[in-house]
Amino acid sequence: MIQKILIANRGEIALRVLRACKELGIKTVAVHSTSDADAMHVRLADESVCIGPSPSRDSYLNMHQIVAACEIAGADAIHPGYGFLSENAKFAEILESHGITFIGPTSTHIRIMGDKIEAKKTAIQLGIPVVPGSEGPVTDDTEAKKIVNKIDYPIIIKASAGGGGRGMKIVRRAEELSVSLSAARSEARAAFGNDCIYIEKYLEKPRHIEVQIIGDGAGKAIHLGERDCSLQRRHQKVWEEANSPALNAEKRKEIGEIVANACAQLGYRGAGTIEFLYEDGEFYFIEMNTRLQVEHPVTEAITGVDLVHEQIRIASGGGLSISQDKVCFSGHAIECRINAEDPVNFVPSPGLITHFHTPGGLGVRVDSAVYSGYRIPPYYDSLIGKLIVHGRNRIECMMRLRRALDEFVVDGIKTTLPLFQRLIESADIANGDYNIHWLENYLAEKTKNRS
Ligand code: MV4
Repeated sequence: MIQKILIANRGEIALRVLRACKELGIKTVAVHSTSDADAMHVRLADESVCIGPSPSRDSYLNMHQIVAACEIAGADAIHPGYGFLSENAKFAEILESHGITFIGPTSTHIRIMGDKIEAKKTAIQLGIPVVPGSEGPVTDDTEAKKIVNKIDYPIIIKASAGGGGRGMKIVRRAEELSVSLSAARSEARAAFGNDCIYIEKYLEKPRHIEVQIIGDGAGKAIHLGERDCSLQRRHQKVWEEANSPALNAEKRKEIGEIVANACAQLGYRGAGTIEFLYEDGEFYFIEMNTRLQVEHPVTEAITGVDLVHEQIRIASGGGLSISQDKVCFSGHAIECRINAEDPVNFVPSPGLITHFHTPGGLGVRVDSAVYSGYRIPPYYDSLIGKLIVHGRNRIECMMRLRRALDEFVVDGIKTTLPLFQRLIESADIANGDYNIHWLENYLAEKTKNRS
């Protein structure tokens, strides 16, 4: 049994994990950098350890300091949250060799999914539909031409070590192929120290739909439906919802079963997300995330399943608390990511929060680790909170969201709250009629109208 968990993270996700630990009667150890000494996760944990100076690489990314903190505090397990070390196979491996439980998948599964070519090969073997393209790394122009002959332009060149939007190049004409291939290779080498690239058919207007799964690591896995995360800016999600306005119960069941069967076959352990592009009624696998995601609360809202509880249960050897036939999807949920940024140009806005008041009431959840009088340090991600709203249907959810946004007060810094107040007035958003390019186009239109 796990008796004490070290939370290798900060901010709202550290609090999220702390809450699950408290409910389960598990002791908690917070780690923090020098600039986070007065952070909420440090105050709420049973114990805390300072693991280094402000820059992440010296503290939240410092594996050896974290392992040392774990051994000093006598924690049996580490929850990595998201970001930082959550998808670092080496970290999972170090914990495995120290006999510390990593609350997440095996280092092998993290490594496979971190390599986008390996991930895609694995997806194909497991019967998951993928984007047509190369079957492995593309090493020369002749090979590239052969693939393009089959799939035709436009294509997208991706780095195997990339992911999350880094290291991609769209090619629309044969004349550009050769130059784009070498540029993609050298950019990948410079960014990731690995010049492996692969080719896919470029989908022009897909939605980003991802399926949440949990596996027990012993051959059982279930899905908890999907999230539509198409509203992004520069590969940063801004608004996520469940269910996807684009799917019906039949489509949901179809993709959910494919993904759950695949994860069962893989012997996947813990929470994971399979990302798809969805266009013209078809799903195309792009990546798998082997961690808990920022937007997990929308899935929790519509299923009632506590994903962090599940992660901890699974890591303790207790298996899944629920079987697929008991999972029911209820209503609709939307998450707005509130960043300490200018709502127009998205420039970070750290500093002192003079007043912080969160909305409440039926169907409203706020996950945040800030408070009135808290000073946001300039070193980390600008996410200061997530507003998650649930309703019996999408219309009720939107009504509640409008009301909750109205109640939300953050003074002293700039936040992206005003952006959401504009978004909910948009007819396309009201209709759920958007794809991965919608938000960037909308923001570009606004800029034009301003000048
Ligand atoms: C694509 C694509 C179109 N066609 N792959 C961007 C992030 C990475 N996870 C995959 N990405 C894309 N892959 C093919 N074959 C378009 C994108 C993409 C995108 C995907 C999801 C959400 C927002 C996006 C914004 C720009 C491009």
